[in-house]
Amino acid sequence: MAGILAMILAGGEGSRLFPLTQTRTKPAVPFGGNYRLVDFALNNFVNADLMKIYVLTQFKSQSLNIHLRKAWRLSGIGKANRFIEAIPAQQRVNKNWYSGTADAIYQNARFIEKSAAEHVCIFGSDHIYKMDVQQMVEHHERKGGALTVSAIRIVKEQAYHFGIIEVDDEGRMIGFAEKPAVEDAKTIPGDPDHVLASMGNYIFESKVLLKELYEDAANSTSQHDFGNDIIPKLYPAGNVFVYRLSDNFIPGEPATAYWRDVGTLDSYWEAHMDMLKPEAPFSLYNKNWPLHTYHPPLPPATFRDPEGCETAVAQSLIGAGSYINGAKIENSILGFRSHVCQNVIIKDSIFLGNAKIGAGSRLTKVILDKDIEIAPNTIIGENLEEDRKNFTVSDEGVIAIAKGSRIGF
Ligand code: ADQ
Ligand code: ADP
Repeated sequence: MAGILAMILAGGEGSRLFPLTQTRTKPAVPFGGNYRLVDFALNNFVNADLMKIYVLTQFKSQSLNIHLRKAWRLSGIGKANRFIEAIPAQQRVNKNWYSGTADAIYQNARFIEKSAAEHVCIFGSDHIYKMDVQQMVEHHERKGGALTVSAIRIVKEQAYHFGIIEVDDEGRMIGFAEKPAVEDAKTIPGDPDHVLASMGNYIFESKVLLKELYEDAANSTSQHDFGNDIIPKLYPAGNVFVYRLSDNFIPGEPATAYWRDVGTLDSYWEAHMDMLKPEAPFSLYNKNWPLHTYHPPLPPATFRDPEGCETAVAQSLIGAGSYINGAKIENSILGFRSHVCQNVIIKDSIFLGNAKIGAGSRLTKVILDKDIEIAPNTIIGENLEEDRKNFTVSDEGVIAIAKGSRIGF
């Protein structure tokens, strides 16, 4: 596998995740108590032993850079020429920010040229899933095409968010529409309620990629985007193939592949709730697929029963360094250093870390970004009209509170 280079697109602004993206790029948004969104893509490469990885950053990348440095710095021991390196957008060849995903790669084409890699993996970094990328590389090599795109079956109603693919019996792409209207989306033959969606992950033969990028850069009508420009131009020649996530096998994983876009507050919240289900479709426990990340040096979570008020925690994940002192926590994920005082009730909520909740407060369906302090006896999530005046509230009633807020003081 000497000839594989990975370029992870990690520049997304993530405006629909606001306020979680107020201070950081989307791939740096914390997820699942311990992780950042970018960790899932990186684990897909590292666990597949593909270790030449550039991470392309852009918007508000400080928090991402620090995370990459703390969590993903390779020691240099072992095989030569392994790296996980952030490339800041300041390295760009002209004065503009990246205009689209293809432009982000074009502006860093010299890293591909320098590597002499035979194939280049271009992956997004804002989805929750597990994929042994090596298996996709093998599929790409077996098919011998110019490009392989990974895909997953999704419900038709979601088609307008994704690139929608048609394939022939040999897995060759024979149709592609970037974010079509639902009524125009081509459904899977014999399966009228579902479509095949691009996961935004591409493996290119390097020579084809470079040629396409240079041509695209010279095209003033292009949006310089893989989904809008490069794929529609390439597939009619007949050598673009599709790799189904359902064909990827990781020992110990559920039979149905899990893949979630967490681009909105609602989908971000729902993906967390998925992890709390008794038969979690996305498990954090599979020893065959360790989820590497940065762990701060913190003690285990502590649970206390002070005089007259018992702690009760059900269906929840509680981060290291947390101190739960006589509170009820249900169906929630509390990140590191969550300090919860007496008689607090927390339900269906997500804390990204370092929250302090004053005694007697009740929080329902709330996302607390980091470093938030809530005064005693504060109630959030029981009167959405009221909450809308103070916080961001999603269509489905998820309440999100910005990093560093002090509420009720
Ligand atoms: P989108 O969801 O629109 O569609 P896009 O915004 O292009 O995805 O982002 C793709 C990845 O690139 C993300 O990881 C994002 O963080 C990153 N990114 C975005 N803009 C960037 C930039 N300027 N510089 C660096 N990184 C950037 C794409 C495809 C669809 C496919 C979906 C799957 O176009 O066909 O279905 O992804 O989610
Ligand atoms: P996040 O909320 O995404 O975790 P943090 O505030 O924790 O962001 O920042 C991540 C890392 O970046 C931390 O280690 C923090 O010390 C560091 N950091 C944040 N802002 C700056 C800054 N302006 N300059 C230097 N380091 C910073």
